[in-house]
Parts: sequence; C-alpha cells; structure tokens
Amino acid sequence: MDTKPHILVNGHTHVRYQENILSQKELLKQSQALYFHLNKRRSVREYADTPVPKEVIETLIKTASTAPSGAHKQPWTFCAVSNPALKSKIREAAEAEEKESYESRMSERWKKDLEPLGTDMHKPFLEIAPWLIIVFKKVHDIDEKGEKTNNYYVNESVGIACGMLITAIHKAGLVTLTHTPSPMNFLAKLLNRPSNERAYLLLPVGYPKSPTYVPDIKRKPLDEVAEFYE
Ligand code: IYR
Repeated sequence: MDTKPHILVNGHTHVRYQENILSQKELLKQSQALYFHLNKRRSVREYADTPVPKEVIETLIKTASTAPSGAHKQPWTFCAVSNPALKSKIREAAEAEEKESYESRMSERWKKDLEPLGTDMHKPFLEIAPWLIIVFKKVHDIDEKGEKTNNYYVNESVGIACGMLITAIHKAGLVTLTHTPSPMNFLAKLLNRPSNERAYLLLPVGYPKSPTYVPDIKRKPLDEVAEFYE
C-alpha cells in the first residue's frame, strides 16, 4: 500500500487525508447523537446580557471558516461586535429598516406567514446579546497590486459557513438567530467595510434569557424532505 505523507498534483502538494473510519455501529450512534443534539437547536430572540468570552467567539469563527468554499477562496469576513455604542447604532439602523419593511415593504401574505413566529420591527436582542456577528460576503478579492481577483459560488460558500457557525454556536451551548434586516447595506457603512464586501447575515450570540419561549414548530418528517434512489 502507498503510504506517502504527501504527493504532487499539478506541481502542488497534496497531503494525506487523516481519515476517521468508524464501525457501522459507531457510525449510526454518532450520526444519531448529532441529529438528536441539532434537533434541539432553536432560533432564540430573547438573550441574557451575560458576557461570552472573546476567545469563544474567536473559536466559533475559526470553526465557521473551516467551511468549504469555491476554489477555497474563503470569501467571507466575520465581524464580531461587542462594543455597546456600536451595537446601539446597529439596533437603531436595523429597526429603522425593519419598521419600513413591516409597515410597507413586506406583503400581507408574508406577514401572515410570520405571525406564528411572533417577530416584529423591535430588535432588542441587537443591544442585549453580548456579541453580534455580522457575516460579510466578498463579491471579489483585491490582490497586493490592488487588482480585482475572482471569488466563486460566493452565496453558496458563505451560506455553508453560516450553517457551520450556527451549528458551532449551538454545540457550545449558546443561542443565535438568523437576522436579516433588509436592505442590509447600513451594516457595511457602520462597520467601515471595504467596497468588495456585502452584508450577508447578522447573528446575535449569547445565552438565552431564562425562561424564554420559542414557537411550537414541528420539523418536516424525513419522507417530506428526502427522496431515495436505490
Ligand atoms: N427580517 C425581518 C422579517 C423576518 C423574515 C423572515 I423570512 C423570518 O423568518 C423572520 C423575520 C425580521 O428579522 O424580523
């Protein structure tokens, strides 16, 4: 058997993948344990103001940044905000957009669909949660010479990274929600982001207020979300 630690592909080093092969019994156990745990995840809108150490947030972001991306360009920036004055400015601007959305931009049908979730234009979590992570997508990059370079499948890549961030936050015992004030360009202005970055998603991160209540939603069963072709 060939057990070289690395090989060359198109002149580039490929290192050996560190495989982690489990027995079928263990495979089932691990996959079920993760499902059981992730099925408890809920979008939480009420937060405790209990601090979360910066190192935890750094680690969560490093985890998200392990996501696969088009041509491994990692076209994302995670902006983590704990500064109270900045959080207040974000809340003020987000609520101004949300007011406009709830009062005139969103259709009656859309608002009806949101009724069971109990959302409205008020976003106190933007000030109460100890951290806000604002995820920016990089529509292109800029090299050392100031020239534009390409990124690929940017929305897919950043969406996957956000999914991994949400998973990491839940696994750490913290909570979040996917907040999408729309339009989101006020975030690039408030955070002084360069012209190649666009706000993609805002995730408050913290401990849940206790007690807090979440809508009694049901998830679709497997046969409604999957088709098998065997
Ligand atoms: N962006 C608004 C509205 C909203 C839209 C959807 I779709 C939701 O699932 C929840 C809320 C807000 O954040 O309130």
